Amino acid sequence: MTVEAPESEIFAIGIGECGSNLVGSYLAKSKKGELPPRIREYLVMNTDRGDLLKARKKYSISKKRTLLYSDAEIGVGGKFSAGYDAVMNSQDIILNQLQGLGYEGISGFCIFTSFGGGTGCGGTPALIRLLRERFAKEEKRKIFIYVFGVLPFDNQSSEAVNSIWALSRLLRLQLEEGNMGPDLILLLSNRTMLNRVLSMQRGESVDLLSKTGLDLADVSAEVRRTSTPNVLGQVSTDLPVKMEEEFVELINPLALDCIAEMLSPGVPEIGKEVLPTTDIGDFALKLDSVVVPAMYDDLSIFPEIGGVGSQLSTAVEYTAANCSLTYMGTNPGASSVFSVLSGPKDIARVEFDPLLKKALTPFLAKGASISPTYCAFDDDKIKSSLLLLFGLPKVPELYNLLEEAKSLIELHSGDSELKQHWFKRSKGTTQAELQNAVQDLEKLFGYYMKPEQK
Ligand SMILES: Nc1nc2c(ncn2[C@@H]2O[C@H](COP(=O)(O)OP(=O)(O)OP(=O)(O)O)[C@@H](O)[C@H]2O)c(=O)[nH]1
Ligand SMILES: [Mg+2]
Repeated sequence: MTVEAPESEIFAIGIGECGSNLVGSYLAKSKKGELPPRIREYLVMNTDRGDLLKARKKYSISKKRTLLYSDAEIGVGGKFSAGYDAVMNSQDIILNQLQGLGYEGISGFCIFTSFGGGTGCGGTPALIRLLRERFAKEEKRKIFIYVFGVLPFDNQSSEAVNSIWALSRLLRLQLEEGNMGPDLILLLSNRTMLNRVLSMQRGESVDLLSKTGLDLADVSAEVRRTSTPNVLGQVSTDLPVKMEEEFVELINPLALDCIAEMLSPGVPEIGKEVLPTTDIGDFALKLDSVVVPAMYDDLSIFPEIGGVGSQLSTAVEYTAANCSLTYMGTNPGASSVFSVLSGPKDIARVEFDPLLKKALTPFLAKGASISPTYCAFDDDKIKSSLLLLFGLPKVPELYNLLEEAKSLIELHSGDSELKQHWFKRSKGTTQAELQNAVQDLEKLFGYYMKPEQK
């Protein structure tokens, strides 16, 4: 008799080019058995016909799981207000298609998008509104909505403006009656992920690079050539467009592994025991709304040699410093943390709770909440990993993003109506709205992100 694994209750939506790539590559990898299939259904949507077709072909996505909407056909070129309107004007076709794919019994949605473009950045807040209204009013139930948002590479001031707007907008929507925003926003930074890939052991990098046909020496030389030290003294990673396309191929796997691990505690699987029992919706109850994930996927803990506490401390320190998908500096001071320790039963042990909590404390602000979860597998040979989700940590690169955004806003400000027209034409918004977004983030993160406090 075969035992059927219970079905996942998670629905994934990829919106815009970046979102489509993330969802498409997750599913392509899970079909090949390279990632666990933790998503029940998915939809990939875009306002750009060419990009949507490309994603369909590249990841072998069936037609019913893709949606071209709005009459733009070629995307919205970074104009997020057009991205927002495109979703609002296509409410019925979006909801019908989602319903056609079957969202009965779904406990929540994971939305994947970039924050720097227009279709996904602007479309995401609109999509969340549609989903919230639909489920609250018509199905009379609450669902969780998590947004995986990709922050841009360095020195792309227009994308920085969009990212600041998107973050402020999504957080503001949470304040509306009935919470019209996402429950969590997970920050995946292209500049950090690229730095992570480039600083990997040369051997590993070469292996990754060989898949894209790029040569590490060329890549490093190109990055050095285009690099300028930023305010924080970090390596800057602004890239020419053609390189950027290649780089997302390199960095997406980092994000995907982390996403698969994050979904793990909420998805029942044969041979896996989760302690304490965790619903993926629990993340939202235990974490602050802006989250930086960090995953160490090659964890070695040897309980038999003793000193598990110091082994865990080393692992936590390494994970926070070297594996976060958005750079958190050396002292994240997070307000909350959710940890997932996964592996064979002798490693993923709930008895390690006090040791793990102690190991996490140096990375948290005083009074922060700590929620450890353990995913223990029957299989002794399974690799162990440590996933840490940091709620509202320091995010020094938001400082850079804000500086880039402020410079662009400043550039187009002035007494001249004609000059200010840029805000309407390029972004479909006003200077005041963008300035408010800047202020929101400075207030929320300001204390954390002064360069001298990194
Ligand atoms: N990590 C990652 N980043 C990507 C990927 N594709 C695009 N990006 C980033 O996404 C940003 C551009 O946003 P897109 O997703 O292309 O924009 P869009 O939502 O399609 O919106 P428009 O093209 O403006 O209509 C840039 O910061 C890119 O570096 C990807 O597959 N992975
Ligand atoms: Mg696009």
